[in-house]
Amino acid sequence: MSNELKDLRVSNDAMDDPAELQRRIADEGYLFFKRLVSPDKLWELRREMMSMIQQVGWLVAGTDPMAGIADINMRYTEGDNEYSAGYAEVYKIENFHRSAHWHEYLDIVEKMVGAPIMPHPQKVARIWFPKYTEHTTPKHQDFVHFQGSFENITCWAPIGDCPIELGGLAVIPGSHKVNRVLEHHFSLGAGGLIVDETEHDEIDPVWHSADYEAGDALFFPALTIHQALPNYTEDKLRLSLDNRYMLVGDKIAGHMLEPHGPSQLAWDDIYPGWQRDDLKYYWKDYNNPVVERDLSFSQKSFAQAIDLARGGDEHAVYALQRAVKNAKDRVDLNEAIAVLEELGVAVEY
Ligand SMILES: O=C(O)CCC(=O)C(=O)O
Ligand SMILES: [Fe+2]
Repeated sequence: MSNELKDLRVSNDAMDDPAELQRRIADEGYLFFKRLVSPDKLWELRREMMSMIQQVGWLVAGTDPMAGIADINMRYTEGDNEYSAGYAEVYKIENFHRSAHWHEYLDIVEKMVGAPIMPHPQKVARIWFPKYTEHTTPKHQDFVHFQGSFENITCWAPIGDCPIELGGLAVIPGSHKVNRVLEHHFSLGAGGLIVDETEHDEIDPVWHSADYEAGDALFFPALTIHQALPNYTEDKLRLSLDNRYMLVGDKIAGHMLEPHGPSQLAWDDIYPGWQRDDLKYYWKDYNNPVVERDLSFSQKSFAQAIDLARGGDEHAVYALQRAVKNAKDRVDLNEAIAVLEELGVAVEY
């Protein structure tokens, strides 16, 4: 794929021109800035997060944590309880949450939407192992996961440098102009939902990405189609942020008021080690209307996985095995268990 990739357009020239930023994001469905934030701030955050990742045993012991050298016996991803155990420790880091509130991000989002904004309480970090590419985040629109409002803006930013082979984010410019949530299907990749852009004639499926450097940031609204590129490195973890910003007074889906699901934490588990109180439950000062999460996207994908697994699809079988092994009480797993037993596939509880 990477030989067909085009470069993202850099919008630093328009940073002080809100009208031009608004024009570009409406037209192209994304905005990309080089060094929006001083790289030193990202390197400091990287040191703190990677040191914790080393402590939980995911980096080779004795290596410089800044190099992010993964222990590839430990390849985990979202949906695995082992991923949750490590992610939870990283998720408690105060500066990780604080980074979504850095004024550089807030100021530019405010300019591109032309209104007061609030960072979603739910912050997201991705810790992506090398050569585990069936689990790479597939093509999707963010609305299926984060919901609330089409006006939400996602900010994706690597914590450190992220050259193409480490698997940064790619977007289809202009794809937001479909102006609706497209049909998503089952995928083994992170988030579990994939869209096929080639089914839609109005989308010109040309992918754009970048050799990202520390401090760079990519912004896009909830309908822009994007995916992560595979991490093809031999042994490096990809570490990145993806946070969402909403218009003050707009709707927010209930789950976005909670910590990111794979952390399996509640705020009261996260806050005790923090130095400052200003970001604890900060959203309670706003009265943004809360709407119920629509689970139909993930339920439909799970039903498809059951059908595909019946036909022997290996990714679907794996997804069901993982769902059963890591069972939470959110989905009914009886049918999945029955299918796995019919297939004579190992079921671990
Ligand atoms: O970093 C990833 O793998 C996924 C990121 C993503 O889909 C997003 O930022 O919305
Ligand atoms: Fe996304």
